Amino acid sequence: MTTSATAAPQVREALAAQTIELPSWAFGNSGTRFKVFSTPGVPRDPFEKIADVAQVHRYTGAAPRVSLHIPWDLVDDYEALAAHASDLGVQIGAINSNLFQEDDYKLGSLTHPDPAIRKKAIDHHKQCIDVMRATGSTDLKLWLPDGTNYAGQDDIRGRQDRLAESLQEIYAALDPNHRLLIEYKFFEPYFYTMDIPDWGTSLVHCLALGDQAAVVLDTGHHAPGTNIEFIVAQLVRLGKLGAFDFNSRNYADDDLIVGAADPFQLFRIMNEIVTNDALKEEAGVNFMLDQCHNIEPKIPGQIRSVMNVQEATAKALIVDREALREAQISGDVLGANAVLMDAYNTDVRPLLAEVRAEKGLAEDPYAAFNASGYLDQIAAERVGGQQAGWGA
Ligand code: PSV
Ligand code: MN
Ligand code: MN
Repeated sequence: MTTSATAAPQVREALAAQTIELPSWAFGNSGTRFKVFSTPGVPRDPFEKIADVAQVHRYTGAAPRVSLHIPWDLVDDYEALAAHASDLGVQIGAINSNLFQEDDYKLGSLTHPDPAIRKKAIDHHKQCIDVMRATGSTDLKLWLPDGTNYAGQDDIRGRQDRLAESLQEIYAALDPNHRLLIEYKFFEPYFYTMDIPDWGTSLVHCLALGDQAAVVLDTGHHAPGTNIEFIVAQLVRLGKLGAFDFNSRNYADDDLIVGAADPFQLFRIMNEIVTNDALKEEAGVNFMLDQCHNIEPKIPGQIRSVMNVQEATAKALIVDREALREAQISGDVLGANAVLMDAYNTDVRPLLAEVRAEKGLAEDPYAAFNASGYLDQIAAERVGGQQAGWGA
């Protein structure tokens, strides 16, 4: 059994190198359709959100990037925002577009029957690409909220054709070093069809677009019972897993702390990443969080998620691959499963504590942050913090 004393140097190196991108919207007030609770000290603008991101990075050493959401993170000067991030030791990551908060988009955005509405949605992405240029971001992330509520409401095939055309225009506006990351979600905000409901639809559009397009897998966006690690393996195999939106869910798109609802699923996902060599930067998988903290404090919530991803990764890295292969080849069903379970059942917290100490970090980032006094300081300094952007 692997313990912190016997973990291979490659395991330590991989853990020390792992990075996780944080969502700016996780730092604002958030809630459900019933109530948005306020938390003292939440950021009043994107600059303060980035200051909070930098705290997560300061204590974990693993969160050097922040995803922005446009227009939630609207500022006059994006170069200044990027410079502010860099001064605090972090960078701007993916730029998320927003197609779900305008009356014009009630019947669709990139799929809307009216070309003028489609143009408006396409132009919004061109503005996001300008933000990418100003901030040095290389990922444009598109979650399409379009869909229909009733059979016959619109032509399913026609909407796919319009979507393909709209995506072509957005793709054509990218710079050569940019990627278009296309997310899917099986339901909500529409309840009969979604225009990108699943990884297959996202992949079909990505393949039609070209090498700069890849799929985003949000762990909360599948029907209950879906085998997410299978999707991971298939997309990695095709070189089309562009990013994760990590969160956890018990019922629907719950956006809870990563690994809270089902840590074993998170391990199985990271196992596919590790065994397919997709942890290294060259594999092009951006490990992002997509969470909304409704009742828990924001910065500690993000720290907890980062630590949970690290623990699942460490468990995946210590799987005895040779023993697993032997058991698989010899048809030893229970033996193969036992190899995985041994790794899953290992307490990797001492190993991660050592890896952090080697980087000069606190062994327990969560405790160290809580002891720092930062939450009291921002509660005193910031009055009238922002809502995350929407109620979910
Ligand atoms: C949609 O549910 C989603 O998961 C998309 O990733 C958005 O960008 C994010 O939520 C925040 O709205
Ligand atoms: Mn998401
Ligand atoms: Mn979601």
